[in-house]
Amino acid sequence: MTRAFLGLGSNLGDRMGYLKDAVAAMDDCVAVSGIYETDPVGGPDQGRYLNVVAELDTSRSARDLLELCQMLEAAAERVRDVRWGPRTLDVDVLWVDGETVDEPDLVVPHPRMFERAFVMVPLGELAPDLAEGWSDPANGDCRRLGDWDELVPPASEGIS
Ligand code: A4P
Ligand code: MG
Repeated sequence: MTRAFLGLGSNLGDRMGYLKDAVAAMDDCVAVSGIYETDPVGGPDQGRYLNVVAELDTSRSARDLLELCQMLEAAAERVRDVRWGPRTLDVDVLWVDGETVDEPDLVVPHPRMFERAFVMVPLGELAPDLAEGWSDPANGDCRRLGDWDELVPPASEGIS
């Protein structure tokens, strides 16, 4: 089994609901960071994102994880029109212990992760080893709303 991290973001519609459904569908997820509200980086003028990082203990390869990400985005009815544009759900493969990939449709570690507070701040909660020494070059706005478990109660306790 391998430690891996996925980055999730949403800035359209029921942002919390999209994140919750995606995490619920990851059967190998072992931890989720706190939930952050963040200013959009790049792309057109758009609303603020909710971002989290999920830790997986997984037998999937980076390529299998990309497939999972795309399946989760499709389930959130994501429409791809503008690069870096608003989206119901974006799921990126950030890091897979011991694996690097550099192919046209998959680059791991994610090439832009170390520039981005919305990735590195939540990642640092779960993997201090990966975020050690990191400081935000852009000083981006990244506000912690609370713990995942506090804001997204388990289905049995949630209000349906
Ligand atoms: N791809 C290559 N490597 C990977 C990887 N490690 N994980 C390819 C996931 N996908 C990877 O992605 C475009 C292509 O990247 C995919 O077809 C896949 O084969 P996409 O999700 O279709 O488009 P995108 O997300 O608009 O582009 P990109 O380049 O992935 O954008 P980023 O870098 O992910 O940035 N601001 C805030 N505050 N919070 C955010 O979450 N997200 C983005 C997207 C921009 N600004 C943001 C946020
Ligand atoms: Mg993406």
